Amino acid sequence: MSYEHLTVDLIPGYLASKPELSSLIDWQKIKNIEEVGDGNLNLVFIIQDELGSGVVLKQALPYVRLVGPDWPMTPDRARFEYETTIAHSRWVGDLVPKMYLFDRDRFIMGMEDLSDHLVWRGALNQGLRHEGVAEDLGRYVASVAFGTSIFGMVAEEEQAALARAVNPELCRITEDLVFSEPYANVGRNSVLMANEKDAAELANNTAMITEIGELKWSFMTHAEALIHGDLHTGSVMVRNSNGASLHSTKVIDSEFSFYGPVGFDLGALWANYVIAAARAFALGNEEQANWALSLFGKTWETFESTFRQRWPERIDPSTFSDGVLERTLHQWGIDAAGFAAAKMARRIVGLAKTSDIETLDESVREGAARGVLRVAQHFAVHRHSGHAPSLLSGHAGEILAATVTG
Ligand code: SR1
Ligand code: MG
Repeated sequence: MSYEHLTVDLIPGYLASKPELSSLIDWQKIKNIEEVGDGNLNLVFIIQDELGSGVVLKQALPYVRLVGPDWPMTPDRARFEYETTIAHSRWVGDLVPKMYLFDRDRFIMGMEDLSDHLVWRGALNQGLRHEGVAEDLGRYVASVAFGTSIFGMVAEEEQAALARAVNPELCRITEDLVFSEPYANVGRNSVLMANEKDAAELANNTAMITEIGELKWSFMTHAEALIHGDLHTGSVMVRNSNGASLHSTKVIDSEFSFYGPVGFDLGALWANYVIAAARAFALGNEEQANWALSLFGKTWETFESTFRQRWPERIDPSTFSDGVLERTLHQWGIDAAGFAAAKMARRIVGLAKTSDIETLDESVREGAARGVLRVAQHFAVHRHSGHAPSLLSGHAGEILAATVTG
């Protein structure tokens, strides 16, 4: 697919051509333009003018940036991100960036400049603690789960939203990278030599493989709500928590969104809390590790209380009785533990790893990677008999403490 890709030189002219953007930033007095895309897929530019106004331009390339033109991918993913961000803003307007523009010809989004925020993964890697973020994310997942699902929407509208959000190419990436490749290497996996035994143990764990198969089926068939689809700590921006008025959490990068299982977003968060804890243990910072593990409960509790709060507003209370609420929440806990397992394992053995682990010195990375893989297998296999966040985070802490530092 051919369309002009943005460069620093083209940006002032681009801003001038778009009234939605030239009303927000003075394109004739640009002070700084920086390409900051550190994800796996897109170009991202932060543009600021001399008066301090800023915008972000994000352009989807027709291929996976991490790999290059040899892995083509639909740039229409920008439309999914734009439309999902707007759909989610209806329920959690404070937790997503403002969207100013979508250019359908060049797959460019114009959006809020969040350069006073940090990417949460980077902040966690530095040992920073942003209080309240895990709770915000619980509220985000619950509000979206209620508001975009059949519980909160009239059936015909929900079906139309679902149809519009069918996102096969991006879902295929998740199906392959998260659920298949860690157990059947097609040449994209990699681990330290010292972790080869651990990767083989994972790939040969038949109980784990059964759970992963069931989870993949759930991912591909359970069209519950318009989920984010890639809710790791790199998809969250955070701002200083030293004062209540400064506190801010923004969920970004919803290009993998589709109608899928609610537990997938919760599981992504839980997986990344374990990964952050593994890093902290590897660096000898047990206090930070325990703090990272305490986020499990914070996200779940706010998720559960927010969802319960919305429940009386459901569209069809005579069918969706309180018994349905209890069973649904119970199942989402089991699902979240399973999806967390899948997400942890893929980040250790598959393509697209995390800086939490990859920036550790090899001498401690080995134990951290092994610890995360063992937690993943524990979560997947034991999730049916106990999925309470305190139980899971307790087990994760014990396994990590023994493996990472052992
Ligand atoms: C080829 S894209 C690799 C990964 O980057 C995104 O963040 C998703 O997690 C995807 O699986
Ligand atoms: Mg992303």
